[in-house]
Amino acid sequence: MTQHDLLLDEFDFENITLDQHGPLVVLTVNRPKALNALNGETIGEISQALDMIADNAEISALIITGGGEKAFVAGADISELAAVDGVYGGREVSLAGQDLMNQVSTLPIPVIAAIGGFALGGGLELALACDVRVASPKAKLGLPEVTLGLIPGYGGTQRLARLIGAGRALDMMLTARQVGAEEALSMGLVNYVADDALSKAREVAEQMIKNAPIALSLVKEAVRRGLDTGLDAGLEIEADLFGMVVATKDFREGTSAFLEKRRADFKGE
Ligand code: CO8
Repeated sequence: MTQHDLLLDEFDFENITLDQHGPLVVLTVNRPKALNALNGETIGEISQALDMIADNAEISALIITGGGEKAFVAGADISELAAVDGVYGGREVSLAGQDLMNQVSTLPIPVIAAIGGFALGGGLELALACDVRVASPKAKLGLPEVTLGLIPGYGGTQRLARLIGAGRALDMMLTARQVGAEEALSMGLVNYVADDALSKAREVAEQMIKNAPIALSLVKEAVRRGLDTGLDAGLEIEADLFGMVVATKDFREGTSAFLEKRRADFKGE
């Protein structure tokens, strides 16, 4: 299916492309001349695309990647950032970026970042909002905001510390150093390193979407909401969502298929 089939006619994206492979969509941030930096227009387009993907029951997983040879996303667009002024303006820019990252992290389908180069600043923050990250050996990940007199503002201070722990996150943010793929793997910042990050991401997505779709979305919800609470409250959330998932037809199908020694045919119901 082409981009045109997938989208409402009025969408005409300049900075991103969407490619659908059956139930899998690949969203490519495509401004290679600026190393795919996120300007306001690109953020708006990604947001529109995510809305469309969330509304499309035919789409079971999303991969986010960067166009060109060098970058996943090299951050927020510094030429636009340079024009931001004043406490109120800065806060608004941060909240708008955070909204996009929240849209990524709350998408009810698996979202995988395929990182083939620089994932810096807002680019790493975009990858952190994804569920799983695959890096190629030439990937470089970092939050260099302090070199610009900034702090990460698209969720990085929060998501990085939650993912790899406060000590490692503080080291990365205070030094502004770029971490290579193997080190990122060793600290849990990425899940896989593969020569072809995009094809590995596809393989991981295919493995995920064999599973029951409602269960996938509820796993995401349980982890995301649970991380914002203490253990007791998190266990309550898990029990509530477990209650919901056993009411699905897919649960009946999954257990029946196991007992009948056949492959489950999940309908997302
Ligand atoms: N924004 C705009 N343009 C960029 C960016 C960027 N983030 N990154 C690269 N580019 C442009 C360069 O300006 C250059 O353009 P031109 O060819 O017109 O000069 C082109 O992309 C290619 O880049 P380089 O020539 O610099 O390529 P190199 O291979 O020499 O270097 C680097 C690659 C190391 C990635 C280098 O480009 C670099 O350091 N880029 C900036 C990385 C960075 O600091 N990112 C963080 C940005 S801040 C951020 O993301 C904050 C998010 C939260 C904001 C909250 C606001 C309140």
